[in-house]
Amino acid sequence: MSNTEQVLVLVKPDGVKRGLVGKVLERAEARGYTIARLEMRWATPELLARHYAEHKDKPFYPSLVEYMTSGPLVALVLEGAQVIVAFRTMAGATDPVKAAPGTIRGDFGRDWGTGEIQNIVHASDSPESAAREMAIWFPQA
Ligand code: IDP
Ligand code: MG
Repeated sequence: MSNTEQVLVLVKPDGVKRGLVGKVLERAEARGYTIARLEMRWATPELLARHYAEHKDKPFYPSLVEYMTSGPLVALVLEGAQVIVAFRTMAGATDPVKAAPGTIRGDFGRDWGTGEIQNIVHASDSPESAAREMAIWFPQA
């Protein structure tokens, strides 16, 4: 069991609004990963400042906070060997216009002409990010 990993996944507000929670969970389950935590949440700017600390000084940060606080999101933890790399691959490229078909972003995302990159899911990009992000979203876990 020592090589079991956990990854923090968010179904972002656009994913919830568009009714894609089930599709994201279905893909994770179909792949054989375990859902270890699952909760609907409403992100605050304070929480996002921690979650997106690396982006705080980027020009798109204010619109990112607006997007991420535009509705409830679903936070979950998936578990399984190499799940971090596997789920990043399943999510696809950051820009849904460039994300490969077959990925979550490539199958369900598009440019909505808003200037934001709305891309349905977040997924931790490394074991360090996963540990840091799980502590933010599920501090008592
Ligand atoms: P990731 O979600 O694929 O890890 P990051 O580069 O970490 O991508 O960016 C975090 C989030 O910030 C993206 O998922 C997207 O919603 C948003 N974002 C990233 N780059 C841009 C940009 O250039 N313009 C607008 N929003 C962006
Ligand atoms: Mg990232």
